[in-house]
Amino acid sequence: TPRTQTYGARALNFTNPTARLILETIERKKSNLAVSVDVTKSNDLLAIIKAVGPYVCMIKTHIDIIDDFDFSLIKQLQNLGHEYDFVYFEDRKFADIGNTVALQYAGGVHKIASWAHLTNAHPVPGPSIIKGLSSVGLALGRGLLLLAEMSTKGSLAVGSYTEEAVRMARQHKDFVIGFIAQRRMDGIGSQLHEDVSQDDFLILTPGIGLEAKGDAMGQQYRTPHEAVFESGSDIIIVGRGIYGTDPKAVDAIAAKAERYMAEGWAAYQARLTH
Ligand code: 5FU
Repeated sequence: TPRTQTYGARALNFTNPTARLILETIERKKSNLAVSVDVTKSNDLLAIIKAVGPYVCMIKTHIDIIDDFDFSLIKQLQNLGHEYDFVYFEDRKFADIGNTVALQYAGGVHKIASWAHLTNAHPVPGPSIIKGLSSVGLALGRGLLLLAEMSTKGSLAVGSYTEEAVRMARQHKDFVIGFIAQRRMDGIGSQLHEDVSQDDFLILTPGIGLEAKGDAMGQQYRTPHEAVFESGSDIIIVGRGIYGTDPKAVDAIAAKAERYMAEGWAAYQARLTH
């Protein structure tokens, strides 16, 4: 099962080029850490990416929170991606009808599909959202995650909603490469007699922190060990646990990234042998 396969071996379970690139990058860098850089100034974003770049397989952005956004920022982001060997995940959380999300994904000021290897969508509109996004992203070799669960207290993405999200993904494996979730989705939502043994989906898990248990706005944290070893997550997503409150403290930020990388990798190695 994917839980006990190496990242490198799992690259062959996918046809989607972004899924393969992510798994190969994780294997090459021995890092299953994604850093979520939720700062509002371009210079802070770039400085933090430089500090954590050596320790990550992925940088997660919310490009729409950048106050001084100019499309020239994208070229700088791409240069850092090549220099440090990681992929970009724009955490856009699309949630509209197919026609609208296709326009939002391709255009506007951010032109997400032109640079983000990976993005995500809420399954709430049903399969048409995948159709809309894949009409833009598939030919570019991009990948999509569905939000099957959320890390927040009181999340409504549970039970049959989560199961239907997994079913939607199974119908679109060329483009949907995994989930935002708190645990493996293997076998979830499968019908009797349906063969899901060949399923592999990447599980990306936000809500990861070693120090705090949560924040004042409903976020809940678990440790890398809980997510990767206990729950079978593939990539840990860490934001404030790494960049903290001072975006200029780049040495401290780099040290934290190194620590989370080590914890995430140790949890994966323990998982492989248990
Ligand atoms: F889908 C989700 C989710 O369920 N929880 C999240 O926290 C996404 N996130 C994102 O991960 C959120 O938008 C932040 O960008 C990031 C977590 O940041 P933190 O600082 O580690 O709490």
